[in-house]
Amino acid sequence: MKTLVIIPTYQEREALPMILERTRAAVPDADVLVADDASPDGTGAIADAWAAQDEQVHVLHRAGKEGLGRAYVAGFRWGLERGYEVIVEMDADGSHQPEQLPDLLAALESDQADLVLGSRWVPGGRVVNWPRSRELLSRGGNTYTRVAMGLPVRDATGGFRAFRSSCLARLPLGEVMSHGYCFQVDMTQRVRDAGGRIVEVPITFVERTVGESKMSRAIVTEALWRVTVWGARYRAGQVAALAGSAGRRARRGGVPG
Ligand SMILES: Nc1nc2c(ncn2[C@@H]2O[C@H](COP(=O)(O)OP(=O)(O)OP(=O)(O)O)[C@@H](O)[C@H]2O)c(=O)[nH]1
Ligand SMILES: [Mg+2]
Repeated sequence: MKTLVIIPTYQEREALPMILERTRAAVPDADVLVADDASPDGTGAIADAWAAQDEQVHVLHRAGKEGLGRAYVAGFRWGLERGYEVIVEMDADGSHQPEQLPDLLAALESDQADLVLGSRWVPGGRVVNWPRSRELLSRGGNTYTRVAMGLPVRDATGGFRAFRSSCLARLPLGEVMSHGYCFQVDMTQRVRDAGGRIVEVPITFVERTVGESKMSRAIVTEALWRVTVWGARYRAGQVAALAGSAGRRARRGGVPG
């Protein structure tokens, strides 16, 4: 299937060349789109230089730093307009290993999935070089997300994933307002709500060794409050649906409840 791997970048001049090299080697048929938010360190120019000698690498230059979510939505639109059948998300920093891309793509085809999540928290999934605090944050955040929102997945916050474009094209991308980790949760719930099939495959996530993290307190806070609001909305919807079906049963003369 015609595949596009989107790599969002902000200040990744050290990491990008290696990740492009590995991606092109791991999935030679796939095209790559680097979505750079005008990184002051010149990441965009490095991507341009690569694109000039490799016609399967493209660059989307954005005006300034607007967060991961905005960059991905712009990348999705770019890919959908050009007829890619599969659109992949992957970090630039080496945390997501390009060598595992074939696993994600195989699951999309063999399981007829609409969304394949590269998952740290299913059997076989691993995290390398994370401090205990970071692991607890991710595990805790994912448990909270699963329980609050009823999302049937173990790793809803991860950003190594493949979408079937026919599903992605049906989602209201213009409504997606989330920026950080919760962008991934947001997209997962939208696929679920659209009736899409979601499959998780185990990945080995490797903490970055070059460049700097963009993780911030603001990103964690945004995720926490948005997941809480989505969870409340999800539960309210369940209650309304239950009340509706009880009412219908009562009107038919059955026993409510
Ligand atoms: N275009 C764009 N990319 C971004 C932005 N913020 C982060 N990224 C990219 O998104 C990916 C994930 O960001 P990271 O800084 O690695 O976040 P993280 O993985 O939670 O943090 P670490 O554990 O420190 O790696 C990387 O490829 C970043 O360069 C942004 O505002 N715009
Ligand atoms: Mg990272």
